[in-house]
Amino acid sequence: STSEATSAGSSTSDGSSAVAPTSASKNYNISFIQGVAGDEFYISMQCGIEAEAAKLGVTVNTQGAQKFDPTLQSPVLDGVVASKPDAILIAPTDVTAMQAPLKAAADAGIKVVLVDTTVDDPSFAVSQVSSDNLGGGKAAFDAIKQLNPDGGKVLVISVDPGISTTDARVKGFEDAANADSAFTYLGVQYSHNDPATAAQLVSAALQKDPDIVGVFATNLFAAEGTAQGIREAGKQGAIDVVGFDAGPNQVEALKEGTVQALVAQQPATIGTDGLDQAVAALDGGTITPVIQTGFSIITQENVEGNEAVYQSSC
Ligand code: T6T
Repeated sequence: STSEATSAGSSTSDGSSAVAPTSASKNYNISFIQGVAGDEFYISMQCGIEAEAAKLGVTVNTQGAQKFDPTLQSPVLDGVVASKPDAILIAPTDVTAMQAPLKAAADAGIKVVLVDTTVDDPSFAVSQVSSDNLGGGKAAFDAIKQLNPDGGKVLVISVDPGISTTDARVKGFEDAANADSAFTYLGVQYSHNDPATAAQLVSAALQKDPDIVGVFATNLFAAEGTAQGIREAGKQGAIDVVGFDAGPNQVEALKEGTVQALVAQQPATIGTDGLDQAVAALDGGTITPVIQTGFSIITQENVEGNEAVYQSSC
């Protein structure tokens, strides 16, 4: 239901709970490499990682490039690998480009945990922790359908092709839209993680197809720009927007009525679980290779009073 802030907890691929260590055998050095610096999603993840690190007694160092871009993330990774940490938690920015450098880090004896995003062949990684991105994309379509039972044209604004998370969200939405004959799927356009580009894409799409009924924006910056494009066209409330993630800007757009629903992930939990997996790997504990964290649908009906579900934990 879109009216309840229900959320599933972390689960493994077989539905059981991951085992969390209670302390580390020594003060390990662990690096966290964000998808991009300054993104509230990765800041919340950092909060979860740091809280868990303090609990287990390990040291965490966080770094991120200025753009969500593998050509900028690779040198950050190189620098981290040269500092010889015991483990790396990383959100790889491209499924192909980050494959070889991350495999090399693992081959050098560093425990690698993939958080949020993944790569083409993650077999070198100790564990992968992420949301149900495919399911989240489908949930976004369901939210638009609920508001538009008669169907219509729908559009997706994403980031860049080659990002595992946003590609899965697009696929979840696209499959659901294509399976519903009342809807016309207009396809996906890429904003390169830039809100201004997303706003321009939405403006141009609305000029071409003024009868669009819904737009799905697959991350924070796509949603920020989509909301801006909708405002500039004066279409607030006339076109239904569903965004992935629930940062302060997106929650504001929801409250003002420009955005109708947000698919809120659990970034802090992804971080906590990721750190647990790194420490378990270093101490020879129980490892859970794939962990899926939950998401919640936030609407105007449940946005108040459920702040704990979507706000950062520090
Ligand atoms: O949506 C998150 C994250 O899951 C995705 O991989 C990249 O974008 C965000 O960081 C939000 O900006």
